[in-house]
Amino acid sequence: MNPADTSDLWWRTAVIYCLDVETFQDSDGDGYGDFAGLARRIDDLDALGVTCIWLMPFQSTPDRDDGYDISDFYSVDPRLGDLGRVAETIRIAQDRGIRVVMDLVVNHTSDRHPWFRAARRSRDSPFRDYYVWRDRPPRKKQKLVFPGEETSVWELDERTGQYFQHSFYRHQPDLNLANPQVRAEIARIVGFWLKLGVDGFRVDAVPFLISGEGTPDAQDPHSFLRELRRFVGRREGSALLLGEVGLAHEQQVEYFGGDATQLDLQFDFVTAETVFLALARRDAEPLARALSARPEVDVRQGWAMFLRNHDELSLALLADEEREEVFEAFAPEEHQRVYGRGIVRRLAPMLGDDPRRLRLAYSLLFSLPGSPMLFYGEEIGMGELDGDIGRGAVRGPMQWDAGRHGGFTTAQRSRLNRPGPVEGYGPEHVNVHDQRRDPESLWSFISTLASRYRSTPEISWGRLRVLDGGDSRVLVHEAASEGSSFIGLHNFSPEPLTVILPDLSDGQSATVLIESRGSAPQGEHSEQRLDGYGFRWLRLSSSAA
Ligand code: TEU
Repeated sequence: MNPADTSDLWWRTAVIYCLDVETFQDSDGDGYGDFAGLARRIDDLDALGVTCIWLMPFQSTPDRDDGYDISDFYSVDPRLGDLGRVAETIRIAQDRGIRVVMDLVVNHTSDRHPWFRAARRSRDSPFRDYYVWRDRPPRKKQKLVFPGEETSVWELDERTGQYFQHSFYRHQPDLNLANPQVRAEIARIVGFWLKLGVDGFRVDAVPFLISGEGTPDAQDPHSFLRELRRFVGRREGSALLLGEVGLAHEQQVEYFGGDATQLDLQFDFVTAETVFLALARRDAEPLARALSARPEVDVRQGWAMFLRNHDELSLALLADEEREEVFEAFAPEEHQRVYGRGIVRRLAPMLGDDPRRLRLAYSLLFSLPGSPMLFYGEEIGMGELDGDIGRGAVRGPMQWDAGRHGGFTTAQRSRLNRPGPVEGYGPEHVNVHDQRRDPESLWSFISTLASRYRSTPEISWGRLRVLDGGDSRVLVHEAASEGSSFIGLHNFSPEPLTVILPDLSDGQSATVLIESRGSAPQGEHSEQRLDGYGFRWLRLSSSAA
């Protein structure tokens, strides 16, 4: 199948933008972002070059895990709006060619969900088997996601004298996907939101969905994902399943499934983590190694590339000593490190020592084969909140202008019980309004990257190859298509370096698509000189073409 036959695979060339309605734009001055506010900001996202919005959870919730603890799947948190506002916002986005996907959080519910409230009232409740109960915890210890905050994945429910499983917090009881009634409920939830107009789902915590004691089918745990894919395809053929599968590449292959039968896109956690190791070392070698080993997938599927997201920057897939290197480089303070595996900082302050490195990182993000994902605020280099508040540090309110609260809300300060951004990253320094009017700003640079990415199909469809340019400090990668190929050059060192493009034949010409500011004009194409932290995108095509 060639790309021409895959025009409906919109996710393979998407620019994805993750946002939390609650922290994006407040329209009524109550201190919470809402859908009416988001609707006003769709044109800003359109101008940036976003083609797909990922909405973090917005349903009714006790909000003890930032909405990932849902108490009514068919509702909207009243602080954020209502179903009418959701439908209106989706429509406004789709009018601009922007698709909207939402979090599908069905590994668990909130313990306030009516299903769990009924289940825990009696062992004979019709909802008892919606969850996973045991008389005593199994001997086999399950890994803790939140060490230091939880001590087990089993919690005793005093009233009925049994333990229930919770892969995450104890207030998030796991659903029992081995129960066909639960799988039918999930189908109804998916069907409802597709009918309301969403273009797909970011599927939360996928490996947890099909493991543990509530596995859909112990003999064939991936059967649930195949069933989900078939159901979504029947209801809405072009709907996306974007999976959060925080595992090694070779394990992620199972979650794509043979013949594209499971997830369409998966976040590339391995590459994200090795980018930070390469940045820490100022040497591309670990990244080159990881990319060279990344498995090819069906043309209908792909990788969602990212640098930061709404969680901690997880370093769980690195070796212990590699993780320590990244901690040393980017999380010098104890409160910046969480769960022994991650960093709760945003990218700009982590790379704040040299703005060239920040641009190198985003050039890399948009040049690696896959669909780039931005976490809201990255486009302006927003900083984390200043305080020991865990993952909440990276989830501060969007900074729209230099005014009070960055134009996020008109609420009085007292309503915003959260610390401000770290030194130097407040709205007076970092905001959309000013940067959209500055052609040299990070916002303008990322907007250019998004445009170049969308006009360089080789990146999305080409075959990835890491080339040896003669200096491991520079990543030289190729995405080759029929008749033309994309070459990305990224210098992880602060020193100017020269690399040789090994495969450039006489009959080929190189066109510069984008390069770091102040780059010296290039001489002989096969010899490429890069400034410190410099980058360059090239298109190679046969002179005939
Ligand atoms: O996280 C699921 C997951 O796999 C976690 O290990 C995640 O990678 C991170 O380490 C949690 O800090 C998802 C969401 O991304 C997370 O925000 C939720 O807290 C979690 O599920 C439970 O819904």
